[in-house]
Amino acid sequence: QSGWTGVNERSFVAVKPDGVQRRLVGEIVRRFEKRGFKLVGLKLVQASEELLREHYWDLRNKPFFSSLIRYMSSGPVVVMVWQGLDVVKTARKMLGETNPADSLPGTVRGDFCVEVGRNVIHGSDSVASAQKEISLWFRQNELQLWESSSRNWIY
Ligand code: RTP
Repeated sequence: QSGWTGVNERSFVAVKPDGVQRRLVGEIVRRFEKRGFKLVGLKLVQASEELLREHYWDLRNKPFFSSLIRYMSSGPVVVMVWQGLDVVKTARKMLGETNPADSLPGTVRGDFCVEVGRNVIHGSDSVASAQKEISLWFRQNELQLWESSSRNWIY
């Protein structure tokens, strides 16, 4: 996965179980497409607790860890890989703050939720985490490399 920087940078984005249950998948995909990013992977998954514990390993000592794992395994999640210039940083802006109460209108969390424990979406917080998360959730052959004709304008 290394070497994905610049226009080929990739981020891992997941619609959490509340987002899937609330039919927000299309709206979220739409926002990333319209921003100009390229979809290179997408699937609906019922995540195992083991996978989620690994995904949230850095938070293992937080008091909310077990409720986070329960929430994230309460239904399927839609996991995606988006590619494009500065996608990691831009995706975080599009998501809003971890706590929806701090998220500006216009962001996913600022538009669609109110509670930190039900905050609809995940996005990688760095290029290094994106690489780890993509390899944790996707097999290499589930990611598509495809070219569009107007590469100078959309990523
Ligand atoms: P995410 O990983 O889901 O994109 O969220 P994040 O980077 O914005 O926030 P992080 O601190 O990594 O927390 C991961 C997820 O844990 C839940 N959380 N609950 N009850 C609480 O105080 C609390 N704090 C965090 C949220 O679902 C958060 O997105």
